Amino acid sequence: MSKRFGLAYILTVAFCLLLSSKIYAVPVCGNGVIEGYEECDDAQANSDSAPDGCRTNCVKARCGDYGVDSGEECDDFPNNSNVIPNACRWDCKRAHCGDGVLDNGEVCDDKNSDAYDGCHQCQACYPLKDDLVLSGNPGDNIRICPGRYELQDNGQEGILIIAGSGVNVDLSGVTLVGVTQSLMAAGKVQSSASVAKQIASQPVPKTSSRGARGKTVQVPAAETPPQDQGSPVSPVHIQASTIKQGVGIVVKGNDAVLHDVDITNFKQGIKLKSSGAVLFNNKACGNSVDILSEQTGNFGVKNSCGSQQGWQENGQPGCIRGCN
Ligand SMILES: [Ca+2]
Ligand SMILES: [Ca+2]
Ligand SMILES: [Ca+2]
Ligand SMILES: [Ca+2]
Repeated sequence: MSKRFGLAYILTVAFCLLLSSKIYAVPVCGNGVIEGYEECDDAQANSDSAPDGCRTNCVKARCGDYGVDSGEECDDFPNNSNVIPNACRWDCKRAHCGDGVLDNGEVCDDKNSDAYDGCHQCQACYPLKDDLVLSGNPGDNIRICPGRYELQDNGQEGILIIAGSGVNVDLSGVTLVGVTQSLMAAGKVQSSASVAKQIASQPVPKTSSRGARGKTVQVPAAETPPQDQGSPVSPVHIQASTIKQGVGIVVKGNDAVLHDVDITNFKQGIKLKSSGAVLFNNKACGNSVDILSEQTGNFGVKNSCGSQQGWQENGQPGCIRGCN
């Protein structure tokens, strides 16, 4: 071997050793240098509990590392679960309505957006809407989702129509306010109480000889609101009661139980077309007729108040509770 060849050999070997030491160097997690597989390395600051910290295995914070980091509501790894009630979910979201698991406070969780399949917002109730027909079998308990509903009775056949016989309809926490189309179109208000106040306090513009204005307007049985026609001629006063339209609740099934509704501003608040209905704890006030019983044999057990027609309560005409 020549001297020159020997030197080249030594240099080559040295270079290879240097190269291999680079390639095969074992990363040291915790030395503050990001090496090899490491996603991060904050040396002494590496932590398995600090939010968003570099973990002690030099992996960045993530869902599934136990610590709760930015964008995570929880992280209980390894107990995150998509099937266990109330558990932190795999996506580090807390158990919630809509995750398909029955958690605390939920009566149901059907993981869908159908509000009328008996499960709405994880409660067994039906949100009110116009023409909501409830059937059901005798003894069924049907609940309306609590809330204030300001609805217009299109077609005048009722917002809520109870068609089932022997059903128990729970309206606890429900306030139902009738809204008229003419007022909505005029961009006035939605709720009856304020509508009635506004209309009653406003001088009403004048009307033409062929128009509905110019005299006190009585909305006819057809419940058609006064129309704007022609030029105004004289001030009139629209009585608030004349603008009430539609029916709030219609009971068609026999022997229905209806309780705890607060209903106002309809032409007819509750209309009983069948018999054997039992009403209690309802507050029907501020409707043209609060409760209309078209058949005999309907009963107000207690606190079914308001101006009534064809109605007896506890064997006496009228009601035992005022509307104030
Ligand atoms: Ca390192
Ligand atoms: Ca985490
Ligand atoms: Ca749930
Ligand atoms: Ca549903």
